[in-house]
Amino acid sequence: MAFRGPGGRVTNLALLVALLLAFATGVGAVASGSSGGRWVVIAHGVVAMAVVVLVPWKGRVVRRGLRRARHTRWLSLLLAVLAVTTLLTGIGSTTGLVRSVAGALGMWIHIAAALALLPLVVWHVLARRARPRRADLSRRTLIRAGLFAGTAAGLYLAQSAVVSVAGLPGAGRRFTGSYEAGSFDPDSMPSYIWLDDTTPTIDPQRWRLTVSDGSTTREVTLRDLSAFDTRVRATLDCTSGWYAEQDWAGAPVRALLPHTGHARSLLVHSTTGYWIRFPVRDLDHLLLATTVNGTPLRPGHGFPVRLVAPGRRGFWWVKWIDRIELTSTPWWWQPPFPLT
Ligand code: HEM
Ligand SMILES: Nc1nc2c(c(=O)[nH]1)N[C@H]1C(S)=C(S)[C@@H](COP(=O)(O)O)O[C@H]1N2
Ligand SMILES: [Mo]
Repeated sequence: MAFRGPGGRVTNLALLVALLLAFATGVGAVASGSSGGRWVVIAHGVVAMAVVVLVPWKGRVVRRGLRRARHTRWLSLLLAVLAVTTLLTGIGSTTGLVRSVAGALGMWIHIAAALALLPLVVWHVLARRARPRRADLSRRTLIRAGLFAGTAAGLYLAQSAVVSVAGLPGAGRRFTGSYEAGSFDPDSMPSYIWLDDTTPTIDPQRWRLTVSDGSTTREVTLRDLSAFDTRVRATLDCTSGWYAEQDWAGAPVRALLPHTGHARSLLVHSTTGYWIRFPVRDLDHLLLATTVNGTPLRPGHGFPVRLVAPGRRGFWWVKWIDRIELTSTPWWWQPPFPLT
């Protein structure tokens, strides 16, 4: 007897679970900056392959559904277009075969399409309500789910093998999935804005850094900072899919804030209003960089001072800093990603 695949209800439920896991691991993948996070990225690849395996089965369900004329059909079609865009840009980026579309970075499109997909998936499921059944937790379904997960993992391994054996560009990507761009050549390194900042024009004579340890506050000039020349080689890895390694130099945060007292976090604030909070345990690793590869920072890269946070993703590397402040607020008391 030929294997006919699961029925429509099981396909829909499996796809829902796989999509939700893809979201969770995808967000985990862009949050990870040090090599311990590689497992989240690998899990994302495996879960993504599970979605791929479900596509032909879902295709049968869709063909049946299209015979019924629902007036929300266009929303479901939009959902399908976003899902396919997410899959293709994901695979395009991992293999390296398609890394940009119409001038936009493929990874950026991947994340944007996935984020637009999320509310549509929620709506689509609520409008249909495939109810789980008790039998969904039977031993038989568990075995099938195991076989299915194994297939997805096998597909992931096969793809990784093809990428490295065929020497596709994807073979050179970092564990985060990012590609090298402008290492040791800051002028060819991309300048990146998280959401809606614009590069400010800052007069270095008038610029001051406000340093607060929670009880006292003082102002530091650029000349004061330039007295330091601590060098750190570190990799800036942006969630839009590129990374660059540079030799940064400047003042260690620890030199300006030697005593942390009872503080729980360090707030790093930009003149643009962008900010992020670090756990105090990070303090010994943070650098207020004024130069990169021996030259002052370009305006786009954070002139006069930007943060270097080794092992953390690019959005932690605050540019155009105007204030650093120790506070008693825990570091996790902030949105998971900056909102400006
Ligand atoms: C519906 C949700 C999603 C689906 C179906 C999906 C699908 C995929 C696929 C098919 C790949 C290629 C994996 C491979 O070929 O091995 C991929 C890679 C990737 N995705 Fe997603 N994704 C989703 C959501 C997200 C989200 C929300 C993010 C981040 C916020 C994200 C970040 C990434 C990253 C960083 C990679 C590159 C991994 C690498 O190159 O090793 N994904 N995704
Ligand atoms: N103030 C401010 N700092 C910021 C950002 C921003 O939009 N505003 N973008 C962040 C992101 S997402 C990245 S990847 C790096 C990019 O640094 P670069 O422009 O020097 O490459 O800066 C980070 N620092
Ligand atoms: Mo970024």
